[in-house]
Amino acid sequence: MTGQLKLSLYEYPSCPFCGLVLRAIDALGADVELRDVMADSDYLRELVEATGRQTVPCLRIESDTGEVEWMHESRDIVAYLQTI
Ligand SMILES: N[C@@H](CCC(=O)N[C@@H](CS)C(=O)NCC(=O)O)C(=O)O
Repeated sequence: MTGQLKLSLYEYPSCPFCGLVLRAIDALGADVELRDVMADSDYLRELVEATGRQTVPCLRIESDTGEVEWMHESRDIVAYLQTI
């Protein structure tokens, strides 16, 4: 199913909630592009424009039809990744 989805995680390395998601990504071997909002201001701008918040982690989920969903909350993101 991940082949039909493009997953991107907006995060930064020293954020503990991001660490929780990053560990889950590693454990699951999930295919998720990491978008460090501290290292790249374009990513931070995208996040704020799309969600109205700069809170990380946030998972951007793009379907094969181009539909985009944004998911906040580390525990929700981990639970979601475990289902795909
Ligand atoms: N309950 C959230 C907490 C996320 C959170 O507090 N993230 C911090 C960084 S560690 C943050 O982005 N703070 C800035 C903000 O919320 O604007 C989760 O579990 O994902």
